[in-house]
Amino acid sequence: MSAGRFITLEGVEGAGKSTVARFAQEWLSTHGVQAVLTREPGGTPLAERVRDIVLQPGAEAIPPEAEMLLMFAARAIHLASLIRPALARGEWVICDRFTDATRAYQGGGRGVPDSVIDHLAKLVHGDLWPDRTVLLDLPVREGLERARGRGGAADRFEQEREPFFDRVRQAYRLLAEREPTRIRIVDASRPLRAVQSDVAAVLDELL
Ligand code: Z5A
Repeated sequence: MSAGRFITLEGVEGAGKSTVARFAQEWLSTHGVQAVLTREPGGTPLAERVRDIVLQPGAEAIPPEAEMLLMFAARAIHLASLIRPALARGEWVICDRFTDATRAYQGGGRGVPDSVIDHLAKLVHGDLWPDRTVLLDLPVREGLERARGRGGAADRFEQEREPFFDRVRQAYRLLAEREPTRIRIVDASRPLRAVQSDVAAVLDELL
């Protein structure tokens, strides 16, 4: 049995993660690899309930530390019920967001210290990190316009203003600078075909 691979997609809102995740799954399938598609926060029935808590706007504020803990609580469930079992069976896992999102949103965006996030990451997933992370990078305003173009009610993050997302984008870019082998920046402001072609090249390296 060949080893399963763990691939994650990251970026600011509207960067194209869900679109690219579906493309990645199809591309792998045409190359003989079946991959499980999942997302964070969520991915299992229980973790999706945590997602609802953290995304639904409400009268009561969620402090940054609580937001971070909810992300890791959902992640611990997701890892135990879906990600680790799939990888152990030799399956590939494509996940829309993972701990880099916590580093970017709760760290860069909300100001939770990196050391706290890294400590929880170690506790929740030990040495398990994605084999490759595609960071879909584009100017925040473009991403927000794309996301808002889809319509629907704004969740708790979508209610944030541009400076918050600018800090998130900066944090993502710093992470990619620090870990250039794992985290690959793809210019997501280009037409989808060009984005897909770069993503295919990243996947090809893993085959
Ligand atoms: N969050 C967190 O704070 N901490 C954590 O640890 C984790 C998450 C795990 C939910 O994430 C929120 O949770 C998220 C961060 C926080 N909030 N924010 N912001 P989510 O992934 O579910 O929600 P999202 O980031 O808002 O994703 P999204 O809005 O669904 O965007 P997307 O998946 O990146 O984009 P998309 O749906 O694929 O594409 C958006 C539109 O653009 C769509 O109409 C596409 O057809 C179009 N598109 C895509 N690519 C292109 C190109 N290249 N050109 C033109 N148009 C395109």
